[in-house]
Amino acid sequence: MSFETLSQTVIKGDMQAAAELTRKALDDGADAQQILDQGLIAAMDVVGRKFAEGAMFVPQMLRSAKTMQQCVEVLKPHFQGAGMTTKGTIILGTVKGDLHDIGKNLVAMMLEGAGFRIVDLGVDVSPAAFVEAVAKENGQIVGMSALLSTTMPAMAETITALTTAGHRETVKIMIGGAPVTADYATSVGADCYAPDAGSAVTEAKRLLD
Ligand code: B1M
Repeated sequence: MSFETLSQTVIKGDMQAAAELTRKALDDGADAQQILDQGLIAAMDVVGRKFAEGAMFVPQMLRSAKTMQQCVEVLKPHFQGAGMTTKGTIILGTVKGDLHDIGKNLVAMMLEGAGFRIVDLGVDVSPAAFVEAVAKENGQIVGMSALLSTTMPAMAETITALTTAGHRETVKIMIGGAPVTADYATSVGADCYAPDAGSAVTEAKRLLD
C-alpha cells in the first residue's frame, strides 16, 4: 500500500483530509506502524528538507506538524496495549528551550502502549522541573528529547542537576531526538540513546531489567 497521498496531504497541512486518509488506510487494513512511518514521519522529513532549503517557512511547518498530530490521534488506539501491568514510571519531556514534541509524544504513546506509566512534562522543561518530577513521581527513568542542536546541551545540564540532587544512582537516563547520537549519549553520561519510538520501548525494558 502506498502512503504517498497521505504524505502529500500532511506536507500541505490539510488537516481534515489527512485525518480522513489515515482512517481510510486503517479501514483498508493498513498497519498503523506503516502508516506512521511511511505516511506521517516520511512527510515530516520532507517538511524539514523543504524548510532547510527555504521552500517552506515556520507557519507552514507548524501546520504540517498539527496535521500530523491529528493523524497520530487517529492511530493512537492501535498502539495501546490491553490492561497491562505498570512496568515502571518514566518522566518524559522535551528539554529547555525546545518546543518540538511530535517525536516525544510518539515515544510516550509507544511506552504507554508497552505498559509503562508516563509522566509527560511537555516541552521546554527545565533541569529543575525534571528533578522535581523524579522526586514527586518516583520515576525510574528520565527520558529527554531534543530536536535542536542548540538545545542538546540542556540534556547534559539536566543530568548534572539530577546528580547534584542525589538522584543519579536511582534513576536511569534515556535520550533521543533527531540530532542526538549514541556517542553524544555516552559523552553526557546518559544510560542509553534510542533512535526511534520502537527502540525507546526496547531500551526502557532493558534499563529496568
Ligand atoms: Co523545527 N526544526 N524548528 N519546528 N522542525 C527541525 C528540527 C529542523 C531539523 C528543520 C530543518 O532545518 N531541516 C531544524 C533544526 C536544526 C538543528 O538544530 N539541527 C528546526 C528548526 C531550525 C526550528 C526553529 C529554530 C525554526 C525557526 O523558528 N526559525 C524553531 C525552533 C523552535 C523551538 O523549539 N524553540 C522550530 C519550530 C518548529 C515548529 C514549532 C514549527 C514545528 C514543531 C511542532 C511540534 O513539534 N509541535 C517544527 C517541526 C515540525 C520540525 C520538523 C520539520 C519535524 C520534526 C518532527 O516532528 N519530526 C524538523 C525537521 C525534521 O526532523 N525532519 C524540524 C517527526 C518526529 C516523529 O521525529 O522528532 O525526530 P523526531 O522523533 C523521532 C526520533 O528522533 C525519536 O523517536 C521519534 C519517533 O520515531 N525520538 C526519541 C525523539 N525524541 C526521543 C526521545 C527518546 C527516544 C527517542 O527518549 C526519551
